[in-house]
Amino acid sequence: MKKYYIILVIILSTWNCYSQDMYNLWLQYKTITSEQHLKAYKKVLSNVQVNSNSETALLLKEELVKASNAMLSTTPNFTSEHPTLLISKFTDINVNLKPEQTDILQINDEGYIIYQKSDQIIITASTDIGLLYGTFEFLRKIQLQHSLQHIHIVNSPKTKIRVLNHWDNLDGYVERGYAGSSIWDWHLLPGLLKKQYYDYARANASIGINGTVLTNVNANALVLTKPYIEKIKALANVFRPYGIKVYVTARFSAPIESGDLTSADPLLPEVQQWWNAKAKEIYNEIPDFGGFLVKANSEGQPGPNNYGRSHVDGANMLATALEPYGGIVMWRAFVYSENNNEDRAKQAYSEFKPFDGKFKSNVMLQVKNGAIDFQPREPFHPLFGAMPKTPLMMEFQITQEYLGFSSHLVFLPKLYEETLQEDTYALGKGSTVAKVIDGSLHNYNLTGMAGVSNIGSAHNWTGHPFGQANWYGFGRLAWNPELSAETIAKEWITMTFGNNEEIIKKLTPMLLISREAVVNYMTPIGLHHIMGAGHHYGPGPWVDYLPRPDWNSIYYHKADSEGIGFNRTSSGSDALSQYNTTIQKKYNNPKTIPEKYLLWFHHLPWNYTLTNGKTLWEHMTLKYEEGVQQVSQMQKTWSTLEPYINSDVYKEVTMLLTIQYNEAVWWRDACILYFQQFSEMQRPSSIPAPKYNLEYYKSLQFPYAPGN
Ligand code: GCW
Repeated sequence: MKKYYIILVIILSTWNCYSQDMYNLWLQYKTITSEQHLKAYKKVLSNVQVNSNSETALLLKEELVKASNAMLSTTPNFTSEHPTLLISKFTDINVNLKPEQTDILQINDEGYIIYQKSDQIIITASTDIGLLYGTFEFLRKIQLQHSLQHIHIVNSPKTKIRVLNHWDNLDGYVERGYAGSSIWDWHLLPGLLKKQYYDYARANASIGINGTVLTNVNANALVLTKPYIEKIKALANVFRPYGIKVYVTARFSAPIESGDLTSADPLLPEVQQWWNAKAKEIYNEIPDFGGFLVKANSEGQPGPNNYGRSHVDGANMLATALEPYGGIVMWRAFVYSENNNEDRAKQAYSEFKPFDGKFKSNVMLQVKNGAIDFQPREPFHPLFGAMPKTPLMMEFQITQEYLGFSSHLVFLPKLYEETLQEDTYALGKGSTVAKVIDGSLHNYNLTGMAGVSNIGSAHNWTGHPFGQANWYGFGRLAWNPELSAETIAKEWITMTFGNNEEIIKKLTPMLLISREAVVNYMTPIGLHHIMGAGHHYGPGPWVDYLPRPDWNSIYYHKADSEGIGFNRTSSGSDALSQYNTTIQKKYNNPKTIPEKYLLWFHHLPWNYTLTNGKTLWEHMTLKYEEGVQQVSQMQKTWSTLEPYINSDVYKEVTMLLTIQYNEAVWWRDACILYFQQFSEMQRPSSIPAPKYNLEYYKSLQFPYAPGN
């Protein structure tokens, strides 16, 4: 008997690896291969009582059926007779089965408790959405093959607003999108409700994402017109049972573009009234509409500054319109002006810091993780920790605009974790960015995290199959900014490829190193924004011809015959002064600053000696080479996994890794050749000679690079 069972397990696990449709994301629900676990899970899922008939409850029942069919080859029996699994709000639980009061007090509206009482497992919450989240957590435990014995989980999201930002245009084009066109078919909405909309909502709910901004921050006023409100409403109806609210981007000049007014001055009463009426119109159709995301006076977008008004005037005007309905404004801090000579890295802080405490209570300031723009590595944005009276929301980019598009395998939770764990020192040691974001540092009334989506119409949603890990990781960190990248990597690998030790053991370090690899082969030791002009594809350290100084690479690396790097200390732009003094002291000295930020804050001679004894030139060039080697190692690791991975996925990733490797070499060679003109120093002998000369690399053109 035992022997047959073992054979069955081998067949199943082989089948597990081969049945892999990446459309299903991390909800692959692979067959449970451990006999012991299988038995236990089957028992728990045999009789299930769900004490609710809401749409959300129906969804969670469906999910349980889908998961048990796939993982356990059984279908739960929904019954109130001797349930083995009880799913119920606490108000509906029998007194002697109720959870501890101390546990109840710990969770919020979206939280849940999973526990065992005698031979029953109970998933409880104060809302149906809490129950849905609890169910997904319970199923995750099964996917990860954790024991359910004495299970006791008390879990709530640490932030309130957990949203994807789609930079999707109404014509279907996705700005900085590398996974096909937009998933929203605006033309056929509201009539056609694609299956993807439901699957999108389900995937988001499974990781706790509770909102989506449907449209590009480079906004189109059309989305606020009646026909589009109908379309948004249709999506909102699909998403609602999954706990997801819809938001749109509000173009500041919409009152003019609508043809109704000739000005969008936020202090004009008729402008306020226009927005009040617009909010009313939207909420009449979509009572739980989330609110607006706004990019104002940035990169050509209109805003209050056009009328001599401030960001506070603009944000508060919109907030006033949304307030009666509980809507919020997410106002972006990504501003830098073409008429301002101040270091671009300083401008958002200079602009917004004086406004601390001046925004209405339903405004959040949405701040990118770093002060420039989603680079492979940036120090945390100096606004974090500097706005104790204004709720700050984190904006991460999930789409890989500056990180190799969707052909490079880069596990971004490592980047997110790094930023979140940085110490702002705002209220002394331990004042991490995570604590700013979850509101615990400054007692924010609103908290949140936004991720610029990497989702498109590609069958696997994200273009690169491993791009899914970044969507997954974003959601998990928005729920709990303290989660480690390693935990997330292991979860995602297991849920995607199955609980196979070999895969987990090999892929985990590969994911974890992938982010450092891209930093090394693109922008080591603090270099930044040296990508190709406009599309940001490939190396372009020579870019010096764009109309704005701060759009050019030479603005950022400042390489000359003396050396390289941006002096942001007091003898330079003094951007460092925007950070806490503890950081200033450490970063001011090139000997004590973390090496990873060296050239972000210092301009140093090519022959400057680093603490490791190498010259700056030698170290920088070797870092480029290290990045290439790391990709080569990733290729080797991947090749050992062939027996365990579905062959289509295996082949696709193999080819993508080859592209990544070739592009890493391209980055290394182009950058070294370019910088060598200034350093006039030899390329270390351990680095292979470049295939082409600098002129060749400079001549490469990519007029159809995606996302631009
Ligand atoms: O990263 C830059 C991008 C723009 C983007 C802008 C922003 C949506 O290159 O494409 O515009 O940031 O964040 O607003």
